[in-house]
Amino acid sequence: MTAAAETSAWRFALVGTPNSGKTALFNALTGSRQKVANYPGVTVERKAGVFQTPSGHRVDLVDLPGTYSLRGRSPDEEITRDVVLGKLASETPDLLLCVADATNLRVALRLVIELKQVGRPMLLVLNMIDIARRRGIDIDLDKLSAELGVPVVTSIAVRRGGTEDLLRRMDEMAAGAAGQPVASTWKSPTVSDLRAAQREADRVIKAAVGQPSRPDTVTGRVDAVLLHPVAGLLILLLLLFIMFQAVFAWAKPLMDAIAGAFEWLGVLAHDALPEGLLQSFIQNGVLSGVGSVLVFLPQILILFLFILLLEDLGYMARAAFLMDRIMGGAGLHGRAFIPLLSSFACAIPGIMATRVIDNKRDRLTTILVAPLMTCSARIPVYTLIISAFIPDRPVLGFIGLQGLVMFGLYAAGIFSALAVSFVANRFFWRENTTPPFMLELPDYKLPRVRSVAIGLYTRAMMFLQRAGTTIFSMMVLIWFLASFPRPPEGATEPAIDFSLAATIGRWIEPVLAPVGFNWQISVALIPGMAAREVAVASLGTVYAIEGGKEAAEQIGQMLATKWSLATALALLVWYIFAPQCASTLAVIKRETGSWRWMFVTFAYMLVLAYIGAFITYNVAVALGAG
Ligand SMILES: Nc1nc2c(ncn2[C@@H]2O[C@H](COP(=O)(O)OP(=O)(O)OP(=O)(O)O)[C@@H](O)[C@H]2O)c(=O)[nH]1
Ligand SMILES: [Mg+2]
Repeated sequence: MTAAAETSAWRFALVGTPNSGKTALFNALTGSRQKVANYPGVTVERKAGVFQTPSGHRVDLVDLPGTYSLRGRSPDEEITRDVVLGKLASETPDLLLCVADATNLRVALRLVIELKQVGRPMLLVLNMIDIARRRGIDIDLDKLSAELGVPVVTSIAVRRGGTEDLLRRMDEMAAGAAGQPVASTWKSPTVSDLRAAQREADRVIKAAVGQPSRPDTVTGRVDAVLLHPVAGLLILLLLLFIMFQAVFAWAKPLMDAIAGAFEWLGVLAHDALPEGLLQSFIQNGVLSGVGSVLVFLPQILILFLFILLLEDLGYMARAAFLMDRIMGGAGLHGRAFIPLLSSFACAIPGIMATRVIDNKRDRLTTILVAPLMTCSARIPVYTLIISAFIPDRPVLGFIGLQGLVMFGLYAAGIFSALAVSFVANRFFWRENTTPPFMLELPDYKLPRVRSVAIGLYTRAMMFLQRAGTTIFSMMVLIWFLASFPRPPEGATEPAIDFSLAATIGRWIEPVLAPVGFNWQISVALIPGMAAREVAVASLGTVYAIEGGKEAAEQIGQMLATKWSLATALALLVWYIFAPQCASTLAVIKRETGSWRWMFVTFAYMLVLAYIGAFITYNVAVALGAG
């Protein structure tokens, strides 16, 4: 592309109500893979992408968080407002693509009318027109366009070719639109402005939209069961339960296969390389270390398969609704549900997702407890210890004990998040005005194979990338610490006893001895700050070096011979609470804009971890598990 074309690129922005398909459109136009899901509040930051119109013009497209109005009440809505109003001077859009859910025009058109006040060129995109047509909603496009005074096109963001009309229309419109100033008369709408806009929207709908004679009742009937205060909660619990059983049962053969492959590679490296440092590095550092983490990919993907399916189906917003009473009792805002749920993947997107919460206090509480939710980086630690110490036998004849313990660990995370927020609200904030919870329940949609596949692929790549970068470099470090300095000639003690790792581990050990941790665990916790699963990899390496000849043995079997059950249980409990990840702390600092809350989180989690592990260890020892 020439420099001239570069400078004259058009800037378009996707705005619209939450869950109307903006990100799906963004992905379709730019070929990106941003997260799309069937609940409001998925996108919480600006995302930029590039594409070409049919006439070959370059467009810089920005995807924005969904919003019902330009009032900017929560941090995500402020982002949208600022971009639309051109407050970020270099990013003032030339054209607003206002994305409306064609099945839900009442709220969508109110926003359109509000956006018109801004005075920027605008194209109304009636997305999800496939669903609207199926339901028999009859929209007269010409009439709608005339009544609103805004050009209108339809689109189906998730279907190949579903954006053709939109692309063609962009070319026609954008040529004249570039570089127009924002109307200087814009002022923030008041509540009565919004009411007036709603009246106007209703008038337009009456004039241009024919509602179906027989309205859709499936959603209503399904929701009567799924949102039932008792039956609904039981179903939610059952779903979670099945999920954890599956994480263990289905993943087993795949995990065994991966573990077997790494073991085989280890033997291969052992035989192919001469005895010495290189052999030790490849076998103990790279293969034992990185391999011990990669084994967990199947479990992580199975967990995400469930989450992605439920998200696409439209169930997650219902789960939020069901949990609202329980969460409200603990002082958590209903809108905290999705951020906390996202934290099952990783606390970082979870903390980002709190941007949808408008009340500062509620948002802060959610940020503080999000790291207690069991993130996927804990899965390797949990699984490793569970498989090594908890017998694989059925309970009540059909429930796997290992899956049950995993479920218990997740439940402990959730319960402690509720407890911490209860305490914060009761004793620190002293505020018990839980605002009413409003969340639009999306229509149920059949999960799309393609979008679930992309979601899984994205997850897998993130995990592999972590394994290849953070985890790998930590492994090199640990291998180095565990291998140097070399023992003096003729030493009788194991070589590792002379290493830096042992020195550091023994230095920390006294602090952690009361909770049952030996020096190997103590030293593994430090690189674990970079990423939780590194602790597993570190243990793999340290014990592999220590074990010498038995190094090919799987790390789980090795632990079973080295730790007491009490130590294993204490480490599990430690991992429920411990602030074991530096990136999460950094995001807390960024999102709260203060060091203070970062330190508060670090301190309270560390205290909980220590007390929890201490109690567990000592109770277990007293019960004879030492
Ligand atoms: N059938 C159908 N589904 C669609 C269409 N566009 C989007 N979807 C689905 O609608 C849901 C919401 O899509 P998103 O792109 O995440 O919506 P969004 O507007 O970005 O939502 P927020 O980021 O929360 O504001 C997803 O489940 C999509 O798969 C469409 O044209 N037809
Ligand atoms: Mg989005």
